[in-house]
Amino acid sequence: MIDSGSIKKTFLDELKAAASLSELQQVRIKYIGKKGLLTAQLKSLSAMPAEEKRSFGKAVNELKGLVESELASKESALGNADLKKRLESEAIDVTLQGKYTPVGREHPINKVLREIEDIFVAMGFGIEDGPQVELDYYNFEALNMPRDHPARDMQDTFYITDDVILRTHTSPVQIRVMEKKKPPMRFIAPGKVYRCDADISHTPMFHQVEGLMVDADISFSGLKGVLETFIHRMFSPETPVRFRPSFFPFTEPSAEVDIGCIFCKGMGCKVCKGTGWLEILGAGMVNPRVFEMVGYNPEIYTGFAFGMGVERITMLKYGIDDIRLFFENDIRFLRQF
Ligand code: 2U9
Repeated sequence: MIDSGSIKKTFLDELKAAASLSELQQVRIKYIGKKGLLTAQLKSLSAMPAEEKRSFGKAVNELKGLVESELASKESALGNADLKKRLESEAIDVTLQGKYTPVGREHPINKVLREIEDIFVAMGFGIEDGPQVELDYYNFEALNMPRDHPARDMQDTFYITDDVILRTHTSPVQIRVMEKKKPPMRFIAPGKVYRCDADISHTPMFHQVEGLMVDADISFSGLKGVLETFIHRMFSPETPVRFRPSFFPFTEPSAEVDIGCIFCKGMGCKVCKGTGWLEILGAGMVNPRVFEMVGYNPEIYTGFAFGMGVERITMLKYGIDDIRLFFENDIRFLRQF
């Protein structure tokens, strides 16, 4: 027979002693679980005589109600305490300073080099490269600059042996490609070149992009169209462009290409030395002698070529006045691009 007073008392003592949700669960199982004390008593009801059943049933049900509501309120109290403990132990101090992680970025020269490549690729040009340590033959001889040619004085060359040098321009790439392939062809040759020279506008290593287009019917007006398109995309569509006659041993006729000064809009300033123009490219029709050197028939094929210094273009684009800044690796300078 149930002694609801003593069950209630032990239950309340055990409830009070339960210090965690799992201990509370043990108490729940003990009293109202499948084989719990109160569950067993409720089950025994069916075997009782009607008279007893009523009063006993009432007492057990009341006790069960109390057990359930006490368990529920303790559960919520323990749950809140648990949550509070977790929140405290997992708290993040959002006022703490973060760890500094330096993030690198593209060098301005590579950034502009990529822009130049994109513009020519969009006009159907491929991209070729070749060795930086080059044979004298490919750097000079095949470009119509034989050993006694005065044009060699124009190049201050790093010699490794009598016949091996650091390339002074990327033109040897074009010779190597022409030796291997037949026209038609159009590609640019970007890369590092070396000249024994160092001042505010020269470094011993710099970057060039040269271009070549060869086919049976390539004309100077094609050259003008390609270079004007390049300049208008690189600078702005309104940039004035002019071609001036010049001389290179590997092109005939040759030209230097100027753009209207982007700093003074052609009015004349320190950068353009008062002329209103800035030189940014050299170009011309490939000298027939160069075609002969690679075994192309100059009676059939014509072509144009051009060359530019990437550092110079970058300096003009960003208003930088000293080329050496590109290679000092001062993070305050490099961060600006
Ligand atoms: C082949 C035939 C012709 C490439 C050319 C220039 C004009 C030129 C300078 C620009 C600034 C060099 O970096 S710089 O100092 N380049 O003016 N380059 S035509 O002509 C070629 C190349 C390869 C087979």
